Amino acid sequence: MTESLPDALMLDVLPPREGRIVILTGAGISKESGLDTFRDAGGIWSKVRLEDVATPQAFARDPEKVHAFYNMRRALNRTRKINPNPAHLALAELETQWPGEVLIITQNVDTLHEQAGSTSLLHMHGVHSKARCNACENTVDWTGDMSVRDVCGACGKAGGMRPHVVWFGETPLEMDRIGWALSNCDLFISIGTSGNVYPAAGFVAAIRRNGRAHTVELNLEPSAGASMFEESHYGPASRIVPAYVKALLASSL
Ligand code: BJW
Repeated sequence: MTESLPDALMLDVLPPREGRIVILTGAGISKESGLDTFRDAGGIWSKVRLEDVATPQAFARDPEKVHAFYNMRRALNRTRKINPNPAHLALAELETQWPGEVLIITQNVDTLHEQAGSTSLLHMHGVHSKARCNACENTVDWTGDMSVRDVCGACGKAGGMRPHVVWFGETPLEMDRIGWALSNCDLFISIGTSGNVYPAAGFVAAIRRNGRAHTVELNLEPSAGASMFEESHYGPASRIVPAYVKALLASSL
């Protein structure tokens, strides 16, 4: 375990030069862009009960309350300027410069990876800026407020438009592609996630069972799954991710 990284560092293990890299990101990577995490002190779940806003049962029971929660979060994003930070930018550069494949699997519903320039990206918990019809699954861009009076433009049903995010008890998106990517990568890097929410929290164990990829945690502090990782570096993402990426790219020259 390394507590802090200098500008350039020696990595414990280097992946093959054209190896496949899979990166799992969580709310911690966007913290320094001004977005709250979920489980840190002062985080989103310290202000609202997830059972009231982030389950299909909550939406069925009180859709107005759920809409109000997501409308408030979308409004915050409209009124503040949220920009990618050096960690998002470093991962976008890694995708461009690394000679092999780089895939980001993000749990985040923000679009900071796209804004930074990453294109090889799966949003396993959906995105904030889209809505989906509960009746016909039609998914559309949606940055304004949402209400029970909204009508689906595809099937014409009212009352079923919901945020295109994955709530507790729902199946995360893209699981087939994620399963393949985890089984076939050479390096797995987990960034800014507390390791509390499955299935993402179980990816490192699955990779260790598979035995192929080297596993690295980059986080502010040890996550719930920290002991599963073979290499770890702790500090703010805006510092440790660029330093890690710099060393990785130097190794590929
Ligand atoms: C920094 C930093 C800085 C801070 N720099 N780092 C019992 C046992 C096991 C599992 C279950 C169980 N009971 C139920 C389950 C399943 C359940 C689950 O895991 N529950 C747990 C709470 C126990 N999971 C589900 O229901 C999921 N679905 C599912 O399992 O379906 C079955 C299935 C699986 C596989 C295949 C097929 C079917 C769905 C989970 C949906 C999660 N949804 C949310 C809300 C999204 C919408 C919204 O935004 O409102 O997703 S919850 C929330 O948590 C959000 C996040 O993506 C997710 C993960 O949070 P994350 O990113 O880890 O954030 P934090 O806050 O927890 O951590 C931040 C970290 O950053 C910390 O470590 C900080 O230290 C660090 N940090 N500043 C670097 N500057």
